[in-house]
Amino acid sequence: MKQLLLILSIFYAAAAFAEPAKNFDGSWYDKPAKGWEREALPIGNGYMGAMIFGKVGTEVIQFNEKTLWDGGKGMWADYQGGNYQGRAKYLKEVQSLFKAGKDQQASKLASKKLVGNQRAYGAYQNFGSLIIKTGHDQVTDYRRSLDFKKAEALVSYKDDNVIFTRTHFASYPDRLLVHRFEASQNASINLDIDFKSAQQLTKTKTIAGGFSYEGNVHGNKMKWQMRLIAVNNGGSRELVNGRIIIIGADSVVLYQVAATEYKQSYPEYKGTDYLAITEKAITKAVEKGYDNIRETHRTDHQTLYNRVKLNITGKDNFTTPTNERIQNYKESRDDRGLEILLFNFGRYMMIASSRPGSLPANLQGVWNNSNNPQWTSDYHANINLQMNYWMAETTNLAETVTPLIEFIDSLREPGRVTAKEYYDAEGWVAHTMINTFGFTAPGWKFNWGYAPNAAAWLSRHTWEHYNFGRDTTYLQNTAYPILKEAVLFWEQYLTVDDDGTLVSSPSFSPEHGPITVGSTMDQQVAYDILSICIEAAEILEVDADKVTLWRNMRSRLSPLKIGKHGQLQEWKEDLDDPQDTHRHVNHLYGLHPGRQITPRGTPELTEAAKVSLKFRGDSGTGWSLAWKINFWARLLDGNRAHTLFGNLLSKRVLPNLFDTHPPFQIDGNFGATNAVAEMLLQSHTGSIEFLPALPDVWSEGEITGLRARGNIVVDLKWQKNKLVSATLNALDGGDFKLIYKNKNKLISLKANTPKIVHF
Ligand code: FUC
Repeated sequence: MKQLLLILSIFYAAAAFAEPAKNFDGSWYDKPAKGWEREALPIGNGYMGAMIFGKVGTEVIQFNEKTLWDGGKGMWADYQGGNYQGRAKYLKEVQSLFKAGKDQQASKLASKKLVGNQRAYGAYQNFGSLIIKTGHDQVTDYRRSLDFKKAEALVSYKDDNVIFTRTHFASYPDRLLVHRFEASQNASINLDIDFKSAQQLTKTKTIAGGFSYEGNVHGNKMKWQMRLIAVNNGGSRELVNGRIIIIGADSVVLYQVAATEYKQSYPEYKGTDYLAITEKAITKAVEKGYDNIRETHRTDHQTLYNRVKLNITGKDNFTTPTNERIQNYKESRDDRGLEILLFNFGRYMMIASSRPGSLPANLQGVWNNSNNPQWTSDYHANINLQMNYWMAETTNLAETVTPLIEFIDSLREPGRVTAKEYYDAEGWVAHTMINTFGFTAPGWKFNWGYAPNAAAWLSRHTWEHYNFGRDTTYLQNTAYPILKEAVLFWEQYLTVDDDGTLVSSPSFSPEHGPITVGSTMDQQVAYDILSICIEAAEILEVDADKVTLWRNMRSRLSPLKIGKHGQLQEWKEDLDDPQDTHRHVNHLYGLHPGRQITPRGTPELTEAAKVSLKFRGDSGTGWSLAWKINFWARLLDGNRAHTLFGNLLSKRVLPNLFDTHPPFQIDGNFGATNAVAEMLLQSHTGSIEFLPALPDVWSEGEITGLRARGNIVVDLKWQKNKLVSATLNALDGGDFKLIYKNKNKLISLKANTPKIVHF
């Protein structure tokens, strides 16, 4: 037995320090993380996230639970989702002033009155950190990594000829964070594990193997609990004042779970039996054991992650630490492997931060180390939350959209109140900022907070979920009611302009320019939600009267206009400034994510969109760049898309691959991942288009498992910049129109019967 252990530990040592293998799919570093934002590595299971620093002497594992928020009724009993009462009368007045040509007065009144109440908006919170002293100091052969495929963070080093290894993962099926400590020599692990709460800690109780910690959030008193236990092999374990002390163990596993009383239910937003959740998870952990938990975790993660695989022939500097690779890329722009890594990192983080049972991924996914994070780390819906989820359908991770759909659904009730109070309208509405307590009012400053198109824009995700998956029962029971109520708001919000067209009033193009009527963004969202509702109702064969109404409204919308510079006008008036490089490019909504502007369907508008996009430039904040890459992909310009992708990777990606606005904002990661998918496959026009925006430098490659609308999975192979083959697997069968370059093909596919197609 001893001999076997020795052989195993030698093998172990070799494995721990080997160069990363060519097929290692992840990031790696030869030094511990110094800072949280730039260097620590994220793990997560949708409910919880943790950032692993990989420090030697005192390890820090900062963690979160996604429902841990300050704000809401717990903070202020009269909190009403940000709504002030009776603001609709001002809206009517603003509309009349615009009609009377008194734009300045209208704008002034809108800025003053069409705003929400900031009080008790709250913020996403930090839960706290595990602080783990190891007794190590000077070590050699240091390595830490994040394996995207196994969804594990690893840390290893050598101290006095003993190799120490740590494995961290977050299991979704077992709802646990798991931290394992191993050594190549028995009896060498000593740990002093402490919990440093970022909130009020009211009770620390001993439980078998560790502690339960209870407390509440400083501001709103939201209750939470965390359980942490250690299972040690060999050595001793002592529980002292909330600390777990391990001496002389062969190996140790920590199981950690946290939950809160938050419940996604209006208006109280509480009532979850959080104590039962943590107790169950810990009891099960002990019964099940590390190996089984790890196995279940791996299977769960890989079921999703392995669906897509991208290969691009070319340089792959995988033997260089990821931080240095990014530096090198800035100079050379030549590391196809790093580009693939960024694409994969988005998929990894989506699986880690958005799983059914919890809230959707917020501005930072699930990772946040502050009680006062930038933009409250909330749900911004004038681009950010939507951008998070584009990739979920295209890269075949439809399951991860469930939290978003449930969240949107949960906004209907508070959104109805806002529609009434601010617009005297039926239906539901939401604006730029949304918290977890049904804040649907406009933000507290008009010039970023007023965006009533957010609800319709969010609702389009419920439609896309149908469009990709084609589950008619879901369309009927879940998506259509949300959509129909979102469009109901527009039925009443749109007004007739002097020229007889329908416009939104007041209207604001995010987050700059004049307050006006009928800004392009609003008109496009209106067009989109009407089109979606028409299509959905026709599929379900319901609401024929409404379909007639919606068609009529759509035809009366103030049309998109091409301005004096040849640009797509951002406003109804021709006001665009070619020097304007504002990060928001929402007036191209119709190009992406919408489908009102397409190169084949509307060539003139497409050219105008291109002019506008060129004005805005090739740089920007993380998400702004990510959106622009998507636009260039939709404009079928692979080289320009790739240039901007390179700009993002060079300028807006931190050493741990987090996208930065700055600061860290996850939308840019997810948006970039979607952009890569859209460069290789598009299906928004009703046809499936192969390699629509393939950059020259991606001359040879392969991707498997992308998903197109119509519940169809697509694999593509290309060489010398030309498609070699496409393999199509239509899960429900059906007829599809295929496009490659200027060629079309019609094809009938049997359900679940892959077919190879050549052009
Ligand atoms: C929008 C953007 C900001 C930032 C914030 C979270 O309001 O204008 O740049 O991304 O969301």
